[in-house]
Amino acid sequence: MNNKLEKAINTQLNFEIESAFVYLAMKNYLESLSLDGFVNWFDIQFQEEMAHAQKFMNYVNERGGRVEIRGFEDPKNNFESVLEVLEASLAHEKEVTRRIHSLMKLAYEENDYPSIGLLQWYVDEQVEEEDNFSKLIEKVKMVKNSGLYMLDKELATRVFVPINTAG
Ligand code: OFO
Repeated sequence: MNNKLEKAINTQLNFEIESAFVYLAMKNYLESLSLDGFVNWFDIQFQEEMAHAQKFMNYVNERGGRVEIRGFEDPKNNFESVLEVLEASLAHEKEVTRRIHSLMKLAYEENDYPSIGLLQWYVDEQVEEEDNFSKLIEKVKMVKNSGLYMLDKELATRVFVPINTAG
């Protein structure tokens, strides 16, 4: 596969794994508050990020490239509030979106049509990711402490929907 794309997708798939660990740390902070619904929601977020990484890995392998797994810095483990967790999540997703868009730009520059096809899935996914966190932030701001319990119940119903990771 195209060398530049192979390198850039490797960077991104490692960032997806890093994202998974960002959410895993948040999930465990929420465990410390005994907010079971938020814990469930963030556990699914963790699983989704690993699936995003897997989809990229499958694609690189399918195209005869080489996947390289790298390390990363410790994620943030301590927060002041649920709202801080959600605001950090939205900021993180905006950074992911920025990176996906620059990958897409590279794919166009290199006329790498299969990568453009793959990346469109991630472009669409990021719209949903940012929307999920934006809405959650608004809901948390709306509800007072008494309402947090109700929202927690709602979040507990989220289920993981496997994506097609075939690349
Ligand atoms: Fe992989 O989309 Fe969130 O980070």
